[in-house]
Amino acid sequence: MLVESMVFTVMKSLVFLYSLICVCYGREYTFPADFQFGTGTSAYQVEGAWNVGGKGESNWDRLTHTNPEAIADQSNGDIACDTYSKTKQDVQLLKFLGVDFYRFSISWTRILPNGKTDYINPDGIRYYSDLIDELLANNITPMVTMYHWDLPQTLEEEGGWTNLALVDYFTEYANILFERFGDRVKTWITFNEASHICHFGYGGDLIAPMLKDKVAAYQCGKTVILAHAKVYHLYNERYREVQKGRIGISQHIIWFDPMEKYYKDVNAAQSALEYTFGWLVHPIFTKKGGYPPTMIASVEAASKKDNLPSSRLVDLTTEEIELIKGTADFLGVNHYTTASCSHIGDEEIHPGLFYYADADASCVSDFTEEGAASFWLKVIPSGFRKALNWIKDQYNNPEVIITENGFSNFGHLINDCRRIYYYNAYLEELLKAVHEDGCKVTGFTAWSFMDNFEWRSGYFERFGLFAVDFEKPDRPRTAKMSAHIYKHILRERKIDWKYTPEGFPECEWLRVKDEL
Ligand code: GBH
Repeated sequence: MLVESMVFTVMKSLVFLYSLICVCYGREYTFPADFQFGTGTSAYQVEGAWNVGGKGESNWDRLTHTNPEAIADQSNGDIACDTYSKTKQDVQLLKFLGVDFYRFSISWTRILPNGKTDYINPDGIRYYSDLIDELLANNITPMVTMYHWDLPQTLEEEGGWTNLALVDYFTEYANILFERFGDRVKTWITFNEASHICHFGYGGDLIAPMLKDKVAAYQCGKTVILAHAKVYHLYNERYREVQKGRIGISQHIIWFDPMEKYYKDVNAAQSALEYTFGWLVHPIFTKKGGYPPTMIASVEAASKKDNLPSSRLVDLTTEEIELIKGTADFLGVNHYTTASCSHIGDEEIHPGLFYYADADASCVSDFTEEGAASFWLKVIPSGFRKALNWIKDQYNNPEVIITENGFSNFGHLINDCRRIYYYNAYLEELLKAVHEDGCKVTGFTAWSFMDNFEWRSGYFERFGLFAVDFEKPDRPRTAKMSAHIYKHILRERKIDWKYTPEGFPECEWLRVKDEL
């Protein structure tokens, strides 16, 4: 009797302890009933058919063709995954995953070959129209990005995003998208990673046009944010009432921790966040609007150091601030990794992995942490929750859709255990942010649907849930292990830590039946 009750008590406490662990670690949280899951791609990275069906030349076509050395494996997106000719088959793969939505981008030059509205390409319209129809017929909601880095080359030659004339060109392009697709597309994203386009395309050399000119980067920011605002107003004035959709913008956030816990590094980390993320979010999502005061001050200080008569960052006018404020129905957030920042200081220069002279911040990834194929991508899940909380606090808890999150591997790999661990751990942080912190995150996009052209890294770094065999002309797709686990998470609506790599480095622990 006594022994029996003792055993019972021990067992009961064990169960209690287990549930306590679950609650503490968030392992029992489920995704809210209306939480939406998806996966995503962008046009240049997957479509191929670069000059097929009347498509015009983009700045990425030009860059990869004239300067192949800029790409790690001298490759390009001429064929890529050839999604252009595989609409039906790819939608079946999405259906297999069980996603609620598919995020893809539209190639501007497929719709308007020379960037302007004097000629609308019927084949381009037909391609996206068919894709949208095929998705809807399979119960998958299209989430459409209007601009994911592939600018018409004709417009690049007019100065690209440094030229304010692009505000109108972009608005006219968006108008055609609303007109032709708005009856079926209800979630629009104007720009993918607005500030990255400018920092890395015009200020740096990571994406086309690789200009490396800080002044140009800030001019770009102004054009992009005004173009976004104008498109939002156009939708309100002409389409919203009938089409009843919503418009957002996507931004990339690396979470920045202070290197040392003293005020200069704390300030450096905050400054880096404002500089990389806040720059084009603050104008839309704060009551006051305009660029973040921290950024205005840090660029001004850096400009002074460089003996410039005035700041490189030209402020927005009062009218512009008003025009931009409040122009989004949700905030798209791309998140992959975390780094630590220290201030640069007067004498010492430590160019870190992420070096922002104009933000007085030098930030590096923690190289002791587990990494992806992409050298900048370290697995630090806790930073995800911190980033979501920072966004909640800075911008009065806006609706957030995670428009990208994912992990890269090298080469053709099917047993991608580390990607599974990455998704489990990052999604767990997301659940904590939602359930414990009250962050309004309503959707999640696994990046990417399939292996694709990873910009300057070519085909070396692969983010797909599906592997693509780029050696074969018909680019066959194979579900990686992570595709099965993602499907499982979507169905169960919770994370399944049964699939954990501990002690199973070769993935023998995964025996999920291929249901295709
Ligand atoms: C996303 O950007 C893109 O939207 C997507 O197209 C892409 O496939 C995905 O990332 C995966 O990379 O050289 O040290 O400055 C993420 C933003 C910007 C993150 C460039 C990495 C390079 C680090 N990326 N950054 S560094």
